[in-house]
Amino acid sequence: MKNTFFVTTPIYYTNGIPHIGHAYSSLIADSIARYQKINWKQVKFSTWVDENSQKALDKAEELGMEIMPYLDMMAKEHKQVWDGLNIKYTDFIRTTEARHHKLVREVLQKSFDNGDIYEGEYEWMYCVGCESFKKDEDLVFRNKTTGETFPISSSVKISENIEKICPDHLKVPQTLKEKNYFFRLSKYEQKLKDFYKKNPSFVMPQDRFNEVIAFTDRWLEDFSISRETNKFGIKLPFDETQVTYVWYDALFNYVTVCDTNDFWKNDSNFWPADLHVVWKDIIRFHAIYWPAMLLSAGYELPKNILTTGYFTVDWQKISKSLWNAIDPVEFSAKYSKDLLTLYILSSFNIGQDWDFDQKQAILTYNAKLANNFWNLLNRAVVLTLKMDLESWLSSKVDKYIWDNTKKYFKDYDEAFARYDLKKTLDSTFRFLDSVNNYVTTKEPWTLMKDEAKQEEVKTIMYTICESIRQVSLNLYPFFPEKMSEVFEALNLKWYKEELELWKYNELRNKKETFYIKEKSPILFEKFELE
Ligand code: ME8
Repeated sequence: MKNTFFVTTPIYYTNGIPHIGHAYSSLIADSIARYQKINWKQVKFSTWVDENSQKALDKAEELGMEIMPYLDMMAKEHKQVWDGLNIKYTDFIRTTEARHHKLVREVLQKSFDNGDIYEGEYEWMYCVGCESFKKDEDLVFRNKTTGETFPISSSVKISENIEKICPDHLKVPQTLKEKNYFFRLSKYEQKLKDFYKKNPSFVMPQDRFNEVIAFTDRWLEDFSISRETNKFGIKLPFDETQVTYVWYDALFNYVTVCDTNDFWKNDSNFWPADLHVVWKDIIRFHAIYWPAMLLSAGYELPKNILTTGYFTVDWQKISKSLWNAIDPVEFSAKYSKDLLTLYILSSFNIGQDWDFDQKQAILTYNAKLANNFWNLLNRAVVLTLKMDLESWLSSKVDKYIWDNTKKYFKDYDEAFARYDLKKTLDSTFRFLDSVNNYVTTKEPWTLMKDEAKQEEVKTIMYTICESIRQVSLNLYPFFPEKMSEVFEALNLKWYKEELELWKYNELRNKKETFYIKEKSPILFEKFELE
């Protein structure tokens, strides 16, 4: 079995700094990468910046900067965000890198040579903000005087006062007519359909996959892959007057990072990617264009694509101009990274659209980590110390909790295998609830006073400590720093190192003994609502 795991984030544009929406994709990829790593996989986790874009050029111009110093500055700022969130990527790639240019030109030449790229001319509407061509159905009408907008399907009377605009950028698209090169997507229709059939969970969640399939059933149009007017980007090897436009340049990053010549890294083993994490806006490109482009260039296809929904803030699209773009590093510094991770990964099913609600984020953290988890851990430590159980605490797990544990492991493992992070966390907090109930019912603090009940108390305390140990192992991929502190509180300091040495399964199946010697500092402080 392939013992590698390759996960990617989208390549983020560098005309701005990543906000909470970008952090969402990166945190998903990071948790999955960490889980695979402790589960015996050699992991490659790549994140990147999409630099060869008109947006970046416009932004540099706006700031009066040359393009390269601007891109250097932005790449550094992107890196700072991911480092600030302790996103443990293994590769950070910039699309202006020479190795990427080389690879893209090679694959373009291959597809040109086999007849999949051809020359044509089209007149299309193009929205600079979206970096994409628009059809009428992608636009809305706007009354120039009142600013009112109407769906394109409405019966509004067309006059000089009515214009068609992009609903996201509220701008009239440019009309372009130029020589372009096109990719022969239509040729791959049947191959794509066969591939989807053989890989029924290629795109997750399922409803997104259904949309992709429905789209391929309707029609597959060849798409433009180059621009005559753009000057910044990768030149086509067979026509140097043109540069590649978006998809060849952006998507083949995923292959570039596997194409280093570093013998020791053995990077080529990582392709095909196991998982691309992207939002629904670019799912069509990833699930339709991308496999076709790979087939044309003779590459294997990625295993899965995980599609996220939209995050809004106060139900508004996240945007710098609306001042609602939450900086994930600042947010984490104010509250905690655990609060951010817990809220966005445990509250929302991947794939659905959600509103980011700070109040809800605090309530979720207070309930799940500050109350549910910390109360249990604190009780375990305080009671163990009180009972003078400083000697090795070793016993057996109470049968009731043992049965719950087995169910919990099953739910957790199955959910992680489907990248259903909400379910993995739900199953964990459900299990913690059951342990908390168990403690409240058993009242070990009362039983402790009875000499005859000492063995029973030992079993209860062992059960609590063992449950916390299991939960912390399972929460490690989500909260690596905090769980390392939990291991310390349980006097299991060496766990972090062992996990990083792929010993998760060994630790999970180990019969541990607990030797708690001191009270732990508060690990999960409650936050007040503002
Ligand atoms: O699209 N909600 O770059 P980009 C959820 N360069 N996710 C969000 C989000 C939000 N409000 N805002 C951003 C591009 N994201 C291209 C991609 S890939 C080969 C090329 C996340 O800077 C989401 O994962 O606009 C989305 O795919 C990515 O950021 C888009 O970042």
